[in-house]
Formats: sequence, C-alpha cells, structure tokens
Amino acid sequence: MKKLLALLTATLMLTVLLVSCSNADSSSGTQDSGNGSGQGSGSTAPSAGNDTFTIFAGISAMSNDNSEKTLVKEMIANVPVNIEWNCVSGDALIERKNLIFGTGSDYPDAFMGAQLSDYELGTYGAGGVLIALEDYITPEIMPNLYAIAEKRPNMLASMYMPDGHIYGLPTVEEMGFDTADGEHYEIGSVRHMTIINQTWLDNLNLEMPTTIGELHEVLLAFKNGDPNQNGEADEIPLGFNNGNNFCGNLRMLYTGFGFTDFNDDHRNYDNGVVSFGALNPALKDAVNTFNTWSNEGLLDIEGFTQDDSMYISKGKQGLYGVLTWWEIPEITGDFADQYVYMPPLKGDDGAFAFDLAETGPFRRDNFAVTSECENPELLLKWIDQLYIPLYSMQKVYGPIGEFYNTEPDDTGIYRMRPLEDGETAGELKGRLELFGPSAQLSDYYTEFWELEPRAQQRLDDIRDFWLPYITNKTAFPSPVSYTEEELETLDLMTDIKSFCDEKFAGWVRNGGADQEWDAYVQQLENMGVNDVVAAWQAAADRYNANMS
Ligand SMILES: [Ca+2]
Repeated sequence: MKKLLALLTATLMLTVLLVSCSNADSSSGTQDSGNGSGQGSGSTAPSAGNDTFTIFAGISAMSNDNSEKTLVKEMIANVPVNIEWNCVSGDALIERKNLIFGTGSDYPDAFMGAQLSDYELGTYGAGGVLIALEDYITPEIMPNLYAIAEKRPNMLASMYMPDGHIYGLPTVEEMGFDTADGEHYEIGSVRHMTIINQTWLDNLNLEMPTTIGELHEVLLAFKNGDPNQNGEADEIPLGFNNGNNFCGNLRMLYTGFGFTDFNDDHRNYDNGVVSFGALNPALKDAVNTFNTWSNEGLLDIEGFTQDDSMYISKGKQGLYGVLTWWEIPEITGDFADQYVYMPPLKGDDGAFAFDLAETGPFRRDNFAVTSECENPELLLKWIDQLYIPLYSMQKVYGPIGEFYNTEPDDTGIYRMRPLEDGETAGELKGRLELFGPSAQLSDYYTEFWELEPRAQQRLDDIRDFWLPYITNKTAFPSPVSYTEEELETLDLMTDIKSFCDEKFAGWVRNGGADQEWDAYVQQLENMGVNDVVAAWQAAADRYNANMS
C-alpha cells in the first residue's frame, strides 16, 4: 500500500511538473516573439495584493541587474511579487555580505546566489537570522523542488545543518560521465587545464615540454625567439590569473613538483586522509621556480592583480605561450586554432602527482530566507519556479531566444543559438545567467536541452585527455555535514586563506620562501590550520561511515 501511495504521489508530482513545464513553454514562446530584450509579460505593475521582497543577490560581473532579466520578469508574471533587488558582483559580493552579517542590521528578506558558506548557514540559521526551510518543501508550496527531492532522495538529506534544519535551498548540477570501470566523474573533476601555443612550438621547432625543466626552456624560447613572427618581443611566455582559483591559477604545474592543490581552501584528500595543500613542502620548490621565471620575465606578473576580463583580453590577442583555463576557445578567441592542451608535467627528477579536483552534485549556498521575510511561503513559491527544468536551463545559461534558439529542435531539445561574430559562449552565458538555485539532472540533456556543446567538449577532454594522468582518483566527499563546533573552526579559513594567498604572491614576486618557510608553517599552525584539517577529517569520516 505504501508503495502504491508513493507511486501515486510520484505520478501526481510528474503531472504537476509537466503542467509547469508546458506553462513555461507557452509563456517563454510568447515573450520571445519580441526582440529578446524581455518586454511583454514581465512588467507587472505593483498592486495592493502583492508582497514586496528585498533580495540581496550575487550576479555575474558581465550581467545586468536581475530586475532586467527576462527569466525574472517571466517568473514574476507567473507568480506576482515585487522584488527590490540589491545585486552585487565579484569581490564586492563577499564584502557586502560580510557587512550585512557583521552589523546584524538591514537584513534582506532573502540571499540569492550569494555564496553562503556552511558557517553562515549553520551559525545564522541556529541564531535565528535565517529561517528553517524544510517545512516549506511541500507539493503545495514548492511542487517543483519536491518532485526533484522524490527523484534524488540523497539531495535533501545532504542539505541539513547540525541543528537539524535546512537553511539553504539545494542546487543540483549533474553533468558527468561514467567510465568502463564503473566510476563516475563530474565536469569539475579537472579544470585548471594547461594550454600551450602549438604554432609557436612549431615555428621554433620545439617539442611539447614534458618536464618543468623542458617547460622552462620553452618559455625562454617563447620570450626570445619571436614565435609569433611579427618582429616584436610582444609575447607573454606564461599567463595566469591567481585570483581565479576555479581555473585560472598555476596549480596544474604543481604536478611536476609531486603534488596538486586544486581546492580553493587547500583541502586535499587521498584515500580517506585529509591534508592541507599549502603546507606541502613541495610548494616551496614550486614558488622558488616560479620566482626564477618571474625574474627572467617569463611569468606575467599582472597575474596577481588582473581580473578575468583582462586575462581573457590578453589571451584573445594571442599573446600567451602557455596559460591555464578550463577550456581553450573562451580565453584564446580567434587564436584558438593555435592552442592545444599541454599534458601535466613531471619533475626533472621524475616527481609526479595529480589529484582529482573536488566536486559534488549538490550545493546549498544559493538561496536562504531571513526572519525579516513576512511571507516566506509566497517567496518560496516564487523561487520554486527555478526548479522547473526549462527554467533551470534558462537560469544557468540564459533565456530561450537569447542564449537558446527560439524553438526546440525536432526532437524537442533546446539548442544554443548560433554565435555572432566576436561572441563567445562564455561571455554570452556570463551576460545572461541568473545566479540562484536550480536543478540540472542528468536525464534532462536528452529530454529538455542539449548539454552545452563546450560542456560536452570538456567532458570528452577530461575523459580522453586528462583522466589517464590522474594518480589519485579519490576526492573529498561533498557536501558533508559539520557539527556546530566544526563550523566555528572552519571560520578560521577566511584568515588562513588570505595569509596563504599573500605569501604565495610575495614569494613568487620577490622570493624568500626558503628563509620564511618555517615561520610560515608555524604561523599557519598558530592560526589553527590543524584544527581545520581535523574538522574536515571528522566530517569526511562520518560521511564515509554513513556510506559504508
Ligand atoms: Ca613577437
């Protein structure tokens, strides 16, 4: 009987989902008959019965204010609300968010796309600033999220904070591939890909470097040999963006020093054992080498100060010999044909280690409601629309008619519209995406929209090019649950991370790692790094015990 009920509920849910989808179809269809700038159904005039919500929202640096976004207008047309947006991008997002939590006044009704940390969710949830959301995840209030929870039983379980409540709505991103040995890999598994100008190698009759020493020779040749053959010494041998830990920093080169350290928090994991990557003694060898390259003019020192747009603009002028990014075309533009991946390097002594980067299908950092909100039910009903498959699609990439073709193809799948001259898929997405919760389930790519071509390309590249080099295929489980005490400890990471960044940049630019290393290790210990690692370890141990 229970089974039958569950089946009936599931069928009901599916119906709700399908109805929602067809609504989404027709409304977006109407809207896209215009020029795609979002006029039409979006602008509902404020009326007396509507509720007004203030939302503090993270947005892409390239995008408009959320109030101007087609999808937001459409969601407001479907579920009438008035939203006063406070949209912030880049570094300012964290600063402004810290200010709000720090002063404890002027809380918005909700945080959306604001990168809420586990510490913030746990602390401000238990403290009453954020409200518990689990009771709102019902077929009546949040039918679309509820339907996904039925399909993915682990999802909500991994959203709970130590006090037994959910404070952040889930974001699901399933985008990966299975290998013949039964393992599953997600798209974030490798993303600091090293890229080299093959045309320059050919012009100078050079082989693809395989060791750190060989790369050094290649970088010197790129600097002095005029490989772009324009008679000017305009080449930048090695480019990076240290501020972009997602894919722009130099960490892939660590393979040749016998370690990797891809995680933003320097959290490393090898078969159940957690360690702190920025404490690896081999880091000293790496920064000393980078310092030598910097002194020789091989390393683009602006990598410590530039933002992504400046990094990309130099990449698009074809000025870099070697650089790092998560794909080739976005950063090399018209010069993409000249570039290929450079395999992870070995040390001249044969040292080599290459870890899988940490990924996980569920996140909880994208939407939280505060106790200021007088009508959470309506706000959550509104945001629930983002869990409609075609709305998730448009949230992640951009609207139908702007990012996607106006109509699906004859198999019913939405495909990306053709790029115009000078456009890249990355910039188009950056201009149109909406930060917030959503769900991309693996079966959607055969049902609703195509896997973005460059995402498919990246999966193929990870499987065919990078995966064979990986020496440690275990990664820290995500997301784990922390106790309140562990969350307090993890708050130490804010200062620890800045300290590591500061020392790394200083050592690469000015040297001094040999003299300062012991004091650096001592300072990290004083700052509580061992407690942080112990908290990660405890959480991973509990996770592994639950899974076994
Ligand atoms: Ca030149």
